[in-house]
Amino acid sequence: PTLVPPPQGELLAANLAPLRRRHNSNKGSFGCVSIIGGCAGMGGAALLAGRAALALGAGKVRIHSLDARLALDPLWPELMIAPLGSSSLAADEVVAIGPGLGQSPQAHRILAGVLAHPGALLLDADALNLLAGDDALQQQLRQRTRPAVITPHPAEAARLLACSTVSVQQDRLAAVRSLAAKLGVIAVLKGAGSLVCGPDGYYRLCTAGNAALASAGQGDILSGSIAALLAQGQDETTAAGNAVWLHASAGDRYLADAGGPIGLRASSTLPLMQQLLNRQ
Ligand code: NPW
Ligand code: AMP
Ligand code: MG
Repeated sequence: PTLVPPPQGELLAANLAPLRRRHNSNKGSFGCVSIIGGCAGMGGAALLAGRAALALGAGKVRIHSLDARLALDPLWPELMIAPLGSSSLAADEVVAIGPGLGQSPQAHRILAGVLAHPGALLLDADALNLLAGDDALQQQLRQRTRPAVITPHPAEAARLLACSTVSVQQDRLAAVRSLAAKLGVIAVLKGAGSLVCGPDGYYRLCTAGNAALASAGQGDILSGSIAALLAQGQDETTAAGNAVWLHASAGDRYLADAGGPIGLRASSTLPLMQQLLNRQ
């Protein structure tokens, strides 16, 4: 494996070109994303992931919410919202599970079923917390034909590795490599200097980003963004790398424009990411 991270500018320019759109394309050309999460009290996490998936170009986005009261996003009525179990997943759609999922027995059952989804799959937040310490679920994940993407922050990574957050942070490269190899996934270790690593140990480091991104919901935005790029045909490694770069660079754009890192709401990161994406 190549251990030298390529320059990020080059990486992004090279990898985003395939997202340019044919003049006669239609929404069916850009894939379908399902977000599974949003239990009572955390509906916002699923909405943020769904909004990010739409904002970054997915053709259609459906949220499967654990909270039956979540029926519509009035500010983003383009989002379809269905109570969990009321509609099935098509084999070719991208599934992102975890934002605001909770860790109830119902959430555990749903996750066990979703791990068999043959299409692209992303696990975040509570999906990772449920996976930690559950050997049967981890075995299911390893056995997937199409490797999943996981996006732990350092505390979620520590739960998965059964170690402390401090030890994850002391050697972030060892932690992300160990997660990717152990679970047979493309792992994104989030936080300052996010790392993206495949099961073979090949990694990329994102040096963009800053503490403006240290606010509630930013991880949910990243999950939806990766799902959007997967839906538009990028492979797991490319989609994860591009979304991490876009997200971090949007944080840098905010810092430069605002003159400081305070006050970037997760929702407000989306227009900044859209600008970076469209100007490629
Ligand atoms: P500390 O405080 O430093 O000890 P949890 P969660 C650590 C949903 N959300 N570097 C840090 O620990 C999510 O989707 C819903 C070092 C921090 O306090 C999940 O389903 C929202 N440490 C659920 O909530 C918006 C780091 O981890 C602790 C770190 C729980 O997810 C918010 C928090 O981790 C949220 O997205 C870093 N870079 N980053 C909504 N609007 O509905 C994190 N830590 O306990 O796993 O809780 O991440 O909030
Ligand atoms: P989560 O903790 O799941 O909400 O995810 C937080 C998101 O914001 C991840 O994409 C992190 O990489 C990013 N983030 C948070 N804090 C920082 C920071 N200090 N520097 C760069 N990125 C950060
Ligand atoms: Mg999170």
